[in-house]
This record gives sequence, C-alpha cells and structure tokens, in this order.
Amino acid sequence: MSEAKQNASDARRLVVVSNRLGNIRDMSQAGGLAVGVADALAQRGGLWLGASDEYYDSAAGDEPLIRVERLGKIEMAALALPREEYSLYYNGYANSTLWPLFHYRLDLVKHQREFLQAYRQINARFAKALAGLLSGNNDLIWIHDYHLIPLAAELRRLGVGNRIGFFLHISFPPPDLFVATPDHEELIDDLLQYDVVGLQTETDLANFRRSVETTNSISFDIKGATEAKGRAVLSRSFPIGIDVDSFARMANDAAEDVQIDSMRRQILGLKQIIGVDRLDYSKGLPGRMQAFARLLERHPEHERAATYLQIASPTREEVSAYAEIRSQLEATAGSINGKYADLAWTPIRYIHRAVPRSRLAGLLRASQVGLVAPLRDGMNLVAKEYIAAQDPGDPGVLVLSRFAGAAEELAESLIVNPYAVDEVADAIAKALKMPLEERTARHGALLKRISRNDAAEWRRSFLATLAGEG
Ligand code: ADQ
Repeated sequence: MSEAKQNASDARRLVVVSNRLGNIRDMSQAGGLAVGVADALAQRGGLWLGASDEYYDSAAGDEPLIRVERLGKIEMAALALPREEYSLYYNGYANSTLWPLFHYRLDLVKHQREFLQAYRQINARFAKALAGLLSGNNDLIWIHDYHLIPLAAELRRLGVGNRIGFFLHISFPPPDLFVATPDHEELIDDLLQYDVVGLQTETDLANFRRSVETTNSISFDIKGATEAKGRAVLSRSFPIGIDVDSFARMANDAAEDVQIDSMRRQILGLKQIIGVDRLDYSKGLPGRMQAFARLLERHPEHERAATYLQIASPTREEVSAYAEIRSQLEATAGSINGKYADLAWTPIRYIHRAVPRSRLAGLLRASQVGLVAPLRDGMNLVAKEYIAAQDPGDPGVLVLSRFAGAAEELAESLIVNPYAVDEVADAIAKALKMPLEERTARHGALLKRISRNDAAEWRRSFLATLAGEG
C-alpha cells in the first residue's frame, strides 16, 4: 500500500467494539486482540466500546448507561448492561450455543429461546449506545468476535450507513455443521450486513463462503466479493499475529526464579514440555496429558528426565461444560502422576490460574517443547508466543495441532493430529531429541513468518481493506 493511501485510511476515526474492553493503561497483560486494537487507536485516536464490568439488576429504562473515559487520544466507553440478560447472552448464546458450534462440537451446543432473545437484545443495546457515540458517517467501525455478530444489522436498522467491518477470532465451521443451528439463516443475514467480514484462515474463509452459498444461494467472486440485498460484502482472511519484539524482550528478561529453575534443569539434564491455555474443551488438554503418558510408556528414557507443565487459566466457570473439563483434566493429571511419580519427580505439573505475561514468556523460553494441541482453534496465539520467546541460538521445538489456525502459517513446527495420541507422543519424542542445527533452522523460518505477519500487519491490512484500500 502506498504512503498516501495509508494516510487516507489513518485520517478516519476508528471505532472499535468488542464484548470486553482491553486495559489500555496496562498492556503488559494484553493478548493479540487488545494489542492490535490498542496500537491502532493510539496511532490515529478513536473510540473503544465494550461491556462494563458493572451491571444493573432491573430493566432501568431504555437509555444506554455509558461511562466514557478519555486516555490521551483514546476514548474508552463502558456500557452497563442488565445482569440477567448479560448472562443469557454471554454464558448462554455466546458460550453455550455459538462457541461449541463454531468449534465443531455439536454435542455440546445448547439451544434455548431465551439465549437468542438476550443475544439480540444485548446487541441492540450495543447498537443504540454506539449510534449515540458516532461522530459522523466517516468513522470506520471495527466489530470483534462471535458475541457481536448482529451488531451491524442493529446499527443499519438505526440508519448507520458507515463502513462496518467484522473480525471473527474463532474458527468458522463447515456448512454441514453450521446449518445444524436453527438460527443459521439469521446469522448469515447478520454477517451480510457488514462491508468486510474477516476470518482467521483460508479454511475458515472457505467454510464461511460455502455456508453463505448453502444458506442464501449467493456466491463470492474470485476476490471474495459478493452482493447481498443490494449491499457489497467482501470476505477475506486476516491471520492475527502478536507483537514479536516486545514478547521476545519479556522472555529474555524473565524473572530470576524462572531463570534459576531453568539453569537447575539444564545442569541436571531435565527437559520441560509446556502448555499454556485457557481451560477450554476446545484446547484438547486431557489428550495432551495422555500423549505425555504415552511418551513415558513408549520412550521410557524420558522417565524422570522430562516434565510436562500445563498452565490452564480458569474461564467461563458458570458454563457447565467448563466445570466438566476441569474435573476431567484434574482426574487425568492425577492418574498419570499416581502411576509414574516418585519422590524426586512429578511428571505433570498442573497450574490452574492465570500467570503474569512476563512470567509466562520466561516459562515458554525455559521449555524445550511447546505443546499446542487444540482440537480446534481460530489461530492460537500461544503457538506464536512460544516461537517469539525462544533463544534463537538454542531454540525449543513447537509441536502444533493441525486443527489450530496457526498451522496454516507455521509449517516448520511439528504438525500433529491431536486425536492421535501416539502420533503426538512420537512428535514430542522427536522434539526432545532434535539436533541443534535442525532446531535453529526450523525456528529461524518460523520467527521470520510471525515477524512478518505480526499484530501491526493484522490491523493494518484489516483497516486498509475496511477503508476500501486493501
Ligand atoms: P483464546 O481462545 O483465548 O483466543 P489464544 O489465541 O491462545 O486463545 O490466546 C490466549 C492468550 O491468553 C495468549 O496471549 C496467552 O498467552 C494468554 N493466556 C492463556 N493462558 C494463560 C494463563 N494461564 N495465564 C496468562 N495468560 C494466559 C481467541 C481464539 C484464538 C485466537 C485469539 C486471538 O480462540 O483462536 O487466536 O482469540 O484472535
């Protein structure tokens, strides 16, 4: 893109909407969405709207309750929402209907009328609040994720004619699964109210386009454009990235105790395999532990010599499927440790809490294998963080699920099928034995790729496309 064009799109005010607001004051804990969005807002100024963490209990009139705070060039707008309705929207439709559906888990999908109703009502509330905050039809509106699919449709209903883009952070299912939700036609109609629909990968993009074709009998041209009800809609993939340099710096400046632990293991010749995830059933956590147990069974030389560290932060604990995966994981870790542990060695160390990012970066660097084996994942930023965290002179090896969006970009990792426990175990064994030369060659190629497709490139390409310049 030329300088002139970049300046043209940068001149327009950016308005971002996501379910939750990022913490602009302290980006040290922020993930890809927050980093990409906050950088863009800091550069050009703009507004970020998200749900407040304060709720009200009864339907207190119809006027949106918004608290706007200005931080330099950025306005942060927190929208207070009715507690009960928010829960039906968030725990209900977003995380008990859409999340499992979009992660190919029809067995876990819950359909309840009240979920859908609340989902639409909350989106209507977001739309009303946003319409009152727009400064004109030149504002570029960028809406994030599955919580807010109907937001453009609600805004159009209020007469908002601005360019509106949508980015889906999670995977999009194939049409055969997608049409299993009774609401599939509505969801597609909603998505076709955007000017740009962005997905993580080519697979998601193809699934989205085929789902539109199946539902509405309209197809996309070779550039990803279509026309629906007189509106032009463009669909593209925009793989999200991380801020590679800042993550690498954090990993390099790791806390002293992490460094001491790493040196101790080095002296004793002990290896560490690491997994870092939200405790979500899509992340395939019990399968990873089983693969580690198979490693010990099939490659007994790793007994007492390798440890699996799994950090799994609590998430969505009010949704029953999450309570189940937690007890399943604890039982799996317990039974493997019961079988193999001795006084000097605990094979699996399992930490059920969030860890500060700087510490996390140090732990990733201190681990010889990064095990990222989700059953389905939009992108998976941990895979990219693991690469960024490594010492380029002596890097670890990434073992990556073919069902993570990141696998499309990260071909030099050891790609595995997470359903095939033996295959994952063998890949871990290969990673643990990989010679330095092969490790540095693979890591060099991966680092180059994540540096090129970083968080800045992600938002630059999305916003240029949204502004009609891409
Ligand atoms: P998530 O499903 O949350 O994101 P992921 O991409 O891995 O998955 O991002 C998780 C972020 O949280 C990473 O930055 C990671 O370091 C951090 N994190 C995870 N566990 C942690 C812990 N215990 N302590 C501290 N930090 C922790 C969704 C989609 C993904 C997509 C992203 C971004 O599901 O597929 O990659 O959005 O688009």
